[in-house]
Amino acid sequence: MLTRRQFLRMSAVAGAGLFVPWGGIGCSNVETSGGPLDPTIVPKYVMPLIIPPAMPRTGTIVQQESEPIDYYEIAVRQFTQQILPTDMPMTTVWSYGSINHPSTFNYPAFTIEAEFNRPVRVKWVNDLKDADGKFLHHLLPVDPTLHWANPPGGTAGRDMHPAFMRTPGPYTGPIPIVIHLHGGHNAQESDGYPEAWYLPAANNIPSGFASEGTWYEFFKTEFFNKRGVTWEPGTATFQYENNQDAATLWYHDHTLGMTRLNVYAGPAGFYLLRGGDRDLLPNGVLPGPAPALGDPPGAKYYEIPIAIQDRSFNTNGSLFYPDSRAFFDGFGGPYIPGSDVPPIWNPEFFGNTMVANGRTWPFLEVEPRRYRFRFLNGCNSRFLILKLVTNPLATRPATPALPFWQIGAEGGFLPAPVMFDQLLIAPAERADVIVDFTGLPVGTEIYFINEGPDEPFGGGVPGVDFDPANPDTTGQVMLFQVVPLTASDQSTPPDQLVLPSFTPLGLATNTRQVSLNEESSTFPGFDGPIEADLGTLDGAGNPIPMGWDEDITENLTLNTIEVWEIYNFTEDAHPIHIHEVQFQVVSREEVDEDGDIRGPEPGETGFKDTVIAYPGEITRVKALFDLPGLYVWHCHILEHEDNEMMRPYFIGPNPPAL
Ligand SMILES: [Cu+2]
Repeated sequence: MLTRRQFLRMSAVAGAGLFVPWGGIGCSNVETSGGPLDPTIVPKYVMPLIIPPAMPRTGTIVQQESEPIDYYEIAVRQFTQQILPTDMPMTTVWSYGSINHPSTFNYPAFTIEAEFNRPVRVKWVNDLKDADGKFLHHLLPVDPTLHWANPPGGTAGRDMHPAFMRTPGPYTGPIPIVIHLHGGHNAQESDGYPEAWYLPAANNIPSGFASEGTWYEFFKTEFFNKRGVTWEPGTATFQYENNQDAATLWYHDHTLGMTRLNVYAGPAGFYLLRGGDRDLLPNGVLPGPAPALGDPPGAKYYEIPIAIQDRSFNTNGSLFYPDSRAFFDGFGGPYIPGSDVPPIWNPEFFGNTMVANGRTWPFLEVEPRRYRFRFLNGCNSRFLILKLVTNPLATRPATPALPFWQIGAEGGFLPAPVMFDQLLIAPAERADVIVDFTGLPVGTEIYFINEGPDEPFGGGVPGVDFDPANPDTTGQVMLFQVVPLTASDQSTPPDQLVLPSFTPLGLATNTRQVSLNEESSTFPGFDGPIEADLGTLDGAGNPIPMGWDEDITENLTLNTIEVWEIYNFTEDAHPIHIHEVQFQVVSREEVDEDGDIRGPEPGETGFKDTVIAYPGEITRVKALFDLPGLYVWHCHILEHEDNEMMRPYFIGPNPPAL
């Protein structure tokens, strides 16, 4: 299904006489998939929302003179799950689970419950193998022409942009993975650097393939030197110190040039950090509990994490993801040689079906009381504008029926609760929210809808600056059905809630300018996007776009507070994520105008790790960079991140040559 913008692009291409029917460049799963599934035939609100239980631990490591370590052994595996309603086919997905508890494999993954200052250590196992120990193929079409992990390149050609003489088909070899705890104050060896991936320890890895990324061995040695633990083949063990504010974090794959596909296939889960001063309410009580280890069956939860994702399916239930550039804008080639357009990669992807916690359009029975929801936008490209309404098909913009009270963002609590009629959440952002259903009659139906666009977001207002998402499909997310109250609500009304005291960062000692850029094709008659770049600025304020493997330009002094001025020279908004830190949003200002400087939006007044950089604007964020080493910053539109919109940065002296 084409969005308006895609249609316009396709028309333009066709009008230029360049539209070449898709000829196919290799294996495609279209023949066996039954073709794309029409989302309007998927019944809505027939399956309950799954509330991910707490991830069981493998054990506890007792240390002398310091806190014990919660230890997990978590694998990525392939399995089938009922994502579409039960009378429709099941879907093959990947996700995480505890290898000591085989029933815990679920998409999205079970929630890791972590405690302030008590480390979590995870042995992350790449178990993308079959029962015979042979590697599994990717579920989705991998474009091998990007700058990506590239295991077939061997140790000399891994993590590079491979050269092809002709257009190749999708990569069908073993799958590299590496896990990133998003928002974590992670030491470099535990951060999931995109070139620290590893293949499964399968018995048929083709000879000549690299089985680990460029940086795996370096971080493996570093982890051994620090912790005395050796990474076995097909695994990496990371440790999270949890020495940061209580927050809604999440974990997901971060492999170079494949993150869009590895995450779309399923692997992602919440990581909820609790405790410490920044989880201590001076008065009042938040809605709870959340799922905990050892809960009896049927336990009731009033704190619920909800991951919202867009997906498309084939009629056989399999996940659909485009296998050609032609899906995006009709450009059917030439690819290699002949043009600079990647043959399979799409500049953005918008699914036509909404999934919450691994089910399409689920419902949740709620009592007439307050709930705490931790929303995650887990979409690849889609910005969400969420609203609570009584009529899901109401003309957009719809009239809100209930407000959201936002109490936290990515890095923890806001200074004070903020009431919103609608909630804008960019990919990878989180919103910690109270919704008050108190007083609603039993049987009331509150629909959770989305008025963000079915196309790239550039800021602005639904219905004025862009068409809201299709009210029949991606314009709906889930349903809250009011059922009888089972016990009185002891939580504090959000307008009376005092949140933990907030201490802003001090003055910055350095300010740096960075840029966001889009590269267009130079193929005659076609100027579609072929990659997005980060970069710096020259003395005259012009962008200097830079690719992933250019020398490090962001080299910071350890323990300094810096302001980053993010200049967006593109036409779209990009959610920019900086690893290792939680930052404060300082201000926004138009690049070309002298004038208005806006402060942070009301929901941006706490600590964040991902910020919306609007087109044509400078977005300023401030952070304390207090861990040494090699990290990344990047756009969290996964299709952008995978095709050059990511850069390494280094904290401390002597950055490595890359
Ligand atoms: Cu981007």
